[in-house]
Order: sequence, then structure tokens, then C-alpha cells
Amino acid sequence: MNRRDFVRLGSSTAIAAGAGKLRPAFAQSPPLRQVPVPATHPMAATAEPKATGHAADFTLRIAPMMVELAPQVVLSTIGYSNQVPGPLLRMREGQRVAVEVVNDTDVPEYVHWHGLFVPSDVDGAEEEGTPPVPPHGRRRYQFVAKPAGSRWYHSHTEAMLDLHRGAYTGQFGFLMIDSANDPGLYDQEVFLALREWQSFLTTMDPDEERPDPSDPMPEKPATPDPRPNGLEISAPLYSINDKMLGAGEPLRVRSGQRILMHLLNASASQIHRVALPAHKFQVIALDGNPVPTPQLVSVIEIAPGERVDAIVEMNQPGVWILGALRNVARQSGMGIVVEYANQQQRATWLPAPNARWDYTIFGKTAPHPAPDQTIDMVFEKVPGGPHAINHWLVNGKEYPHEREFVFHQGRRYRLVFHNRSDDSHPLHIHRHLFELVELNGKPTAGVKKDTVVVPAFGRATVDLVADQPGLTLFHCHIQQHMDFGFKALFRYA
Ligand SMILES: [Cu+2]
Repeated sequence: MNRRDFVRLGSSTAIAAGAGKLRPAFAQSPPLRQVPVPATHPMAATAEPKATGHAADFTLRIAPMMVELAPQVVLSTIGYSNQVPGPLLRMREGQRVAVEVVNDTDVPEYVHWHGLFVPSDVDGAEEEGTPPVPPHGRRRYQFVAKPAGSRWYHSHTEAMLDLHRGAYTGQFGFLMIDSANDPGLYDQEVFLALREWQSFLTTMDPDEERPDPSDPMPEKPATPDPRPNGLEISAPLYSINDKMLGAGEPLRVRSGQRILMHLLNASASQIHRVALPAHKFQVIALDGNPVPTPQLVSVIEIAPGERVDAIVEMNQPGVWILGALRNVARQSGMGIVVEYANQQQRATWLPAPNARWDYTIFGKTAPHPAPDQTIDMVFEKVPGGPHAINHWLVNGKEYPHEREFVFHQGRRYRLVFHNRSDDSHPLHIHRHLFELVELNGKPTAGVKKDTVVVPAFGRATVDLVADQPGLTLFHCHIQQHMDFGFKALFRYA
């Protein structure tokens, strides 16, 4: 298969259609908690038996659907309950929750509960031993909702070269676990998922954030890799939620309001930087976990898998574009109009200051308890390997590894991530949180995350306590990197 064939594979389902025909279907999206599931689903007999006679708290139906990104841009994809993002799943911390997932497709699916402390067989990862939701079958996921904060759910199915599976589809949604202690110091709450669509393979580097030569690169080898780069994922279309910039309803605000924005990067591959001209974001939580030192920033950088919660004070009346800094991404849809009451002018975009994103400014100064064990993890790229796709090594091997990464329950581990590649990678650990200890030599404390970007040739150190027994998947959250070797399984002894 040559490169042109790959590109064709990625753009075969774009359909241009009149908007009018599709609008009613979108207006009738099912209500959040009451998606009807017929008791006599035609294929139910071939699926797993129903676990209990109790009604589920939520139902998700995985099925093909159309997404109208703009009046002349309609895509076919696979989604949850005919919505992109899927229905908001909102629950109380500590609540026992049952989610019934009905799979109306021909392939097994996995729904992963990203950022939750759930057992391996519920977590939604094949590698951890979670059973699939069978094709034309159903499966009930039951768990206790914890910890509080902005979580999300998404397909964890392997895609490999099929750019219409897993994270390349519309199978993602917000999952909020409300704490009893939320002070609620805001007037409006909005959910904004950043997405790219119609992924294709290319040797052009899609990285939004080119490594800054002045960045410390502690893992940079003395001699550069002479091998030509292989194919990476790029995309021609972008949206926030299911709409390209200007195609959806604006975010309507009033002067003096405080807007709580829940940002999620639900992309399969791209790190994004966004800004709202004339406004600042007060970042209060990263990956759903409150930060020790909330800070005002002009630009938010967010990688696949990450969440940023920020409060924006509306004090610059006008009509603005909240959008990607990168012109091509914003002009291809990555943005939403923010409209103050009684303002009708054209939406304004202004170039954002070139501020670096730095997790450590949200941390505090505090000593970290000494770890019981330090585990070094080295990540390397094999450029242009088989199929001209880059392959990825963890400690010299592609997944799987043989009993190489073992946790003992109750022990404290320090993981040192050595990124010996020229790409940034959002590294995600399932079922656990880690605390940032150091990023490229800068110490910090108190920043708890489940996904951390290790910059090109950079190094990050995180601590975690092994307190969630069971198989635990670790991987790069860029779908293609994960599928082509960039993952590892931690076992409990
Ligand atoms: Cu990666």
C-alpha cells in the first residue's frame, strides 16, 4: 500500500449534504438519562445475559451516525446515543452507577472510564482483561464513582490502520463526578471538547507545538537519528463539540458572569493550544483534580486525554472567538464564538501572546516522600518501520512486555519518563493518579494528573502509590502511537 492509498483510506466518508434534512434529527437528541432501550432488542438474545433486573442509571448506544459539523459538512462516524459528544454522564462522588452499553455495530467495543478508580474488569481496556461489549450485544458496566472531578469516557478499541475505529470515531463524552464540597462559584458551566475529524496519514508533522530550541532537552541524543520519519496522523477538519467554528450556536454570556469551562481534548492525535482574546483563564483543575495554585493564563495547552477546568470572567463586552492559536486549525473549525448580550458585531480573533504552557506553575513547593522504588521508562521511535508507520519502543520493546513492570500494593513508586523522540507524548496511566515531581528539571508538587505530556526529548518524573490492585494499562494517548507499540501493562505482585 503506498502513501496515496493511506490518504484515501482516511477521507473516504466525507459527505456533503444539505443541512435542512439533518437538523431535525439533531434537535431530537434523546434526554440524558432516559435513552430508551427496547427490552426486546433484536440481537439481545445473542449477547451476554442481563446482569440484574434493575434499570441502569445511564444507557449508551454505540451506533453509526451522522455528524453535521457545518451546514455543508456532514460526516459519518460511530457515536454514543446519536450524539457527539455522547450524553453527559453526571454522578455524585461515591454513587454506585450502572451504565448499560448497547453495541449496534459489527465489531467488539470497549468503553473506558478515563480518570476513574475502577477495577480492571470494568475499566474498558482489553489489555487489562475487561470483556468487550460484543457486536450487536450489550454489557453493563457497574462501578462506584470516584474520584470527584472532570472525567470522561471513550472507546478504547484498537484501530491500527483503520482510521474509522477507536479514538478516530465520535465515541467520547464527558463524565462529571460531583463532589459534595463544590463551592459552585460560577454563573454558567460549559463543556467544550476539542476534536479533529477525517484523520489521514502523512509524513508532515502535525504537531501543533514545535519544540522550542531553547527548551531544555535532557533526553536529546548526541547524534540525531538519520532515518526518515514515517507516517503520522493529521486531519483536515476540526470542531469544538460537534460544530466547526461559526456553525453552531455561540456561547452566550453576560458582562460580569463567571463561566466555568470544562475543556477536554478528545482528539486521536493532536495537542491543541487555545485562547480567548482579551480574556484570561483561571485554571483551577488539571485532569479534573484541583491544583494547589490556580493561575491566570492567556493560553491553554491541552493534549489528547487531558482536561483543563478554568473560570473565565466576562469583562470585555464584544463578540470573540475562543479558538486554536494555530491558524489552519482555527480556520478549519477549531473554535467557538463567545457572544456577550446585546453585541452583534463580527467575531474577533486576535493573535495570542506566545506563552509557554508549564504545569509546574500550578503546583506548590513541598518535599515528596521518598519512593520505595524508582522505575525508569525510556520511549523511543522507530521511524518509518513496517508499513511506513512509526513504531514505538518502551524500554527497547514494543508492547507486550513480560512481567517487566510490577507494583507491590501499598508501595510508593517514582516513574521517570525519558522521551528520546522528537515528538511530544501525552502519557496516560489507567485507574490511578500520579503527582508531578519534576518536568525537564523543574520541580513541583501537588499537581495530580492521569495524563502528562512529556515534551520532545524531554523528561518527566511522577510519583504514585500503588493502591488500585489489578492490571493497569499505561500508554501514549495518541491512538496511533498506542496501537504501534507505545504501551505497557503494570501488574500487581
Ligand atoms: Cu505518543
